[in-house]
Amino acid sequence: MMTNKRIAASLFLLGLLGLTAVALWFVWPRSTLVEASRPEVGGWTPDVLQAQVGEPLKLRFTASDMMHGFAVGQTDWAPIDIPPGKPVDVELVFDEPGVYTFYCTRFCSRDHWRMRGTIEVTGDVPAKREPASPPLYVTLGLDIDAPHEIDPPAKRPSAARGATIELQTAVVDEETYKTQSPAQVWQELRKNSETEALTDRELWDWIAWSWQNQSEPASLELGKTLYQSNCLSCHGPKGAGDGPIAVDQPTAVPDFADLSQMPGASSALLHGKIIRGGMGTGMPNWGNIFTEDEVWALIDYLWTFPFAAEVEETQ
Ligand code: HEC
Ligand SMILES: [Cu+2]
Repeated sequence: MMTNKRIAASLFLLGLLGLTAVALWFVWPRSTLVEASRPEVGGWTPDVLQAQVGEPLKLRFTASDMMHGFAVGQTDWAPIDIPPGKPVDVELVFDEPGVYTFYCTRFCSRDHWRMRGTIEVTGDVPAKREPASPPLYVTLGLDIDAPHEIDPPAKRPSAARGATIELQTAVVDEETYKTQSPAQVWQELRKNSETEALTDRELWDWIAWSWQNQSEPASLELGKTLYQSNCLSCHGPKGAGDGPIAVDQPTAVPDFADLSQMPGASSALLHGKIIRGGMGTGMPNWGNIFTEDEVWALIDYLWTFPFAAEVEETQ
């Protein structure tokens, strides 16, 4: 039989356990519930989250209508799928303060790309990321909304044919590739005595080759992957501006293979348009989603549309 003393001691211990449980309940970091639904019916709820550097941010995602995906821009964390009706727990630890953008990675509606939110990360640690320098188009004073139509080459330039042309001093280096349009370089070189022996078409071929020559195969591969999951819905599989939701945009989606347009643009212009987006045109902004390297990978890939080595109409 239990003595009264032992009963008292057990009760005391139980009470202590209870109190500890209550205390833990209050201090233990719990998951924040985040609901995912098509942007038309709310997108992420909540869409602003807070976190501390070095402390786990625990999130529990639920999808109410269909499959969505969760990813944090400018990090290399793999995207996480959120199937409908099946909660997904995610734990994130940030090691740098800053405002991060999270976004949906599953094409869920015409407004899919609008499905974004922010995570505000605070902490006493200094940010290791480079302080944001002004984007190239700002440094160059480019008006990225101005038309850039040119007198087009008569035939589609071929990088493959261009590869066989030898020039002594003319080069397209990284700086030229980034800051000048192919048409500008063509004009410049046309005045050059070294290119006198070349036909207009040959000079274009050489430019196409020089442009393609600036992108590493790995970058092209990455650019293609990013393009297919983020850009194809509007810009189309071949960059022709005929993706499934192109018709829903307020402005026509450009044809990247259009020789009267694309070679009139510099990579700096494309870069600016990608990071800033259009002004009410339907072109989203991607500056908080992609790293610099990813944006350049996309640009490298875009240049394959006007200058692809294997295009049919090369004869
Ligand atoms: C929701 C539709 C949509 C999506 C998604 C989209 N774009 Fe666009 N994009 C447009 C429209 C519309 C335009 C034309 C209006 C403008 O330039 O602002 C455009 C214009 C552009 C231009 C400017 C071309 C020029 O000649 O001036 C670039 C570069 C571009 N998009 C790249 C991309 C990339 C890269 C992606 C994916 C990361 C992407 N776009 C995703 C709709 C879209
Ligand atoms: Cu979604």
